[in-house]
Amino acid sequence: MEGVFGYKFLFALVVVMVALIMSEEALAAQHVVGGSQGWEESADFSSWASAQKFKVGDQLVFKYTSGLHSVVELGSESAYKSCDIGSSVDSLNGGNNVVKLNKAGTRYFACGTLGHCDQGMKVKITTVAADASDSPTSSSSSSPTSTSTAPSLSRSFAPVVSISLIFTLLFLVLF
Ligand SMILES: [Cu+2]
Repeated sequence: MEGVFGYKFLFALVVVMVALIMSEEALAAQHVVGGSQGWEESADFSSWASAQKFKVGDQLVFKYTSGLHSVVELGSESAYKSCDIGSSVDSLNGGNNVVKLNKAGTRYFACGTLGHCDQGMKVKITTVAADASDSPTSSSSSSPTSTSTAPSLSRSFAPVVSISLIFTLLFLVLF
């Protein structure tokens, strides 16, 4: 009997972990720039970026050989097009950088190593609102109270659903 319980408990644990991972994924995603190739010259960043959907709250992960490359954020489309590294708004190095996409809009990244940007080591990231109904900018506010409570309610909704789902599954499996 103890063995059966142990098996069931293990199964429940797996279910809980999978549910947690799935709910985390639904809330925010991590995008490894360049996919499996990472932030390296060989990767095709424009086709990689066009296949991704960047939402507010998501993260960009730059993985590269430290010392060989770096990450430079550029402030404008023109600086991005001309690879004007000198006009950078932010500079990162070390081989593993996480950049949070905290608002909707377009951001420009390039490699700071001489010549790399001109060789195509740059990427343009366009971030969209996480959810159309969740976006405070898309909905016109009629009353100030509704706008302040609406985003926090919808944001807490997803974890509540996943937690209740976890407990339901746990209950079904154990009893
Ligand atoms: Cu580089």
